[in-house]
Amino acid sequence: MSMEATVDRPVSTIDPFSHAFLSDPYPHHEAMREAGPVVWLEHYGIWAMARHQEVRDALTDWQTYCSGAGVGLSDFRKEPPWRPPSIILEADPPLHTRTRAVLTRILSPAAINILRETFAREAEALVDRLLEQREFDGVADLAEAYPLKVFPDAVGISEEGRENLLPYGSMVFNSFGPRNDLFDKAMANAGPVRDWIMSKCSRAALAPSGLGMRIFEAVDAGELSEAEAGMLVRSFLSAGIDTTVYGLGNALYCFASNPEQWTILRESPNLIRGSFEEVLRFEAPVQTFFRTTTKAVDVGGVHIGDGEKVLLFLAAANRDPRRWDKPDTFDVRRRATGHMTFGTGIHGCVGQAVARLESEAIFGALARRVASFEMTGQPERRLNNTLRGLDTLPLRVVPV
Ligand code: HEM
Ligand code: OVM
Repeated sequence: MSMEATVDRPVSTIDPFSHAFLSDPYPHHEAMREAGPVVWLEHYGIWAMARHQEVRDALTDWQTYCSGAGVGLSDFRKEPPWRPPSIILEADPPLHTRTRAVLTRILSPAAINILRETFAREAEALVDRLLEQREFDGVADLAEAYPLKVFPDAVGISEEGRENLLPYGSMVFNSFGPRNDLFDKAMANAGPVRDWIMSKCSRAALAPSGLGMRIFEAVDAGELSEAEAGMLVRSFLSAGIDTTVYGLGNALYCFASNPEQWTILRESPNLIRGSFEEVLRFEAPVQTFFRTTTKAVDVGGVHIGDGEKVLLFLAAANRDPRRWDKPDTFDVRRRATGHMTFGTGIHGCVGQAVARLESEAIFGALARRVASFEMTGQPERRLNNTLRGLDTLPLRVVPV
């Protein structure tokens, strides 16, 4: 017998994967946070957590909130996954412990620091070109162009066919939601895109000096099978591009729409690192992930059964007034660490040093060269079941 009092479960009718919700999630996040520590979303028959404390607690308790049944809406134990599950993201210990150890080593801050010079040189070259152009699309010409150059180079894949990387990311991140119109659109050309991705995951397709080949060296050391190494290269190509594309695009949007914050940053370049954390808190490129319960659990007096899907609103935790002062204000001087945008616990983003390095290189170069950004047209959103970001951001830069 549990000694805890049970309370009625808060219920909501919202569809967190509808266009209305995805276009402007913040009022809905607030409604869910205020409804209770956990809310039943009757449209999908799932639970949702939107408060910082509850999201953090769930991410930290992998024994109760597992990933092996998938971190999207679909329960891999009830319906077949659209692709073989990731052996890191969609795995629990002990498999996760083994694969994670390999990627933690390959993506450690020290290992990633070696990329700093190359990333900085590429950022300077791109910013040079954009300053010459003066007017450009912040999404296509910067937020996409930069990661699409430096990340595949770092992994060590061929130049040919890189146009498949964004479509694959769209498939991956839309597939964490329901089989809605966004999913169908992303999957329209799935076959060839997936074939190209998989062809780049073999030892033979990788440059000897890149991050991809580091994974295959773990095979030679007895830590992974050859097939597992290929699956972890697939994880790089799944998680490593769209996330930073949306993150850099959101950063540009934050600075273009808060010019006084750009001025503060230009005057104090030591804020560059912290300002990207604030972008990640304020406009989280990764909005949500699911977990599945492995046993019944009580959350603030609400009973959650075994085997139920729980949607964790990272982006809502990031604006929880219980945790943050003025949560809806973009403030580059704030201490934004503690945001949930990289997750936390055993699955907390293993690639975060790469994401931070890309942002430092780009915004370091821009801060030295760009006095201000002007939007020359309406930015447009690119809706995705998991990611939040822009499709276009027409910009003019005013040089220093
Ligand atoms: C895991 C976000 C960039 C590779 C995660 C998780 C989040 C996240 C929220 C946790 C998922 C969960 O708990 O279920 C982001 C964001 C990024 C970013 C917001 C950019 C701003 C990257 C990059 C890479 C990467 C650049 C590759 C180099 C991964 C992998 C995992 C992961 C492999 C799975 C880790 C595990 O399950 O242990 N990321 N990510 N991410 N991320 Fe990132
Ligand atoms: C993976 C994977 C895919 C998407 C996201 C992610 C954010 C990981 O295939 O391992 O982490």
